[in-house]
Amino acid sequence: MPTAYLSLGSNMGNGQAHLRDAIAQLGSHGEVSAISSCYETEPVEFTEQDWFLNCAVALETDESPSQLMASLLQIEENLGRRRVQQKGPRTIDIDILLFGDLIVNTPELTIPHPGMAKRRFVLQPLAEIAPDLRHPLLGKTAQEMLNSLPPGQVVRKTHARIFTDNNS
Ligand code: PH2
Ligand code: MG
Ligand code: MG
Repeated sequence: MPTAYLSLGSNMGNGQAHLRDAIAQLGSHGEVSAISSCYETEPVEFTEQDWFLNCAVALETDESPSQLMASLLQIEENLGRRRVQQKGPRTIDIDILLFGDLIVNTPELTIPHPGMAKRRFVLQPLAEIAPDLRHPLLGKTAQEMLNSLPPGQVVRKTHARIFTDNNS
């Protein structure tokens, strides 16, 4: 089964609960095989908003990339996401970073995620669970991408543990 790597983020309400509930619901779409620590992260791109909690998850799934995308949108809606402002505050955002070695370019979906190599809030959690995972277009591993980021973008590991049926 292919492994999808996902980035999860929340900056509205109880972020830790939203990450935990999203991961629990991911369990209906495959097997959650790794969960990173929870990180407190400075907002990037749209900076006038609260800090985020971010984590990364590995999901072994039978769903196709577009089926998985639809599943993630459904989970976001279940957890109360309302699309008010692009890149603005959200209860939960779940993005597909990588899906095995697949490259997908459709109007609805781009894999690998086009922003991932520039985002410390993505790469630090990802490198924690899969340091040797290789980006199929850039040829660099998660750890190498993280190491080559310019300084900036504060990302701090929190003590929060995400307990789910998968890792408790
Ligand atoms: N998501 C964004 C834009 N900016 N910043 C942080 N720190 N974490 C995010 O998850 C995030 C962001 C758009 O999806
Ligand atoms: Mg996003
Ligand atoms: Mg998204």
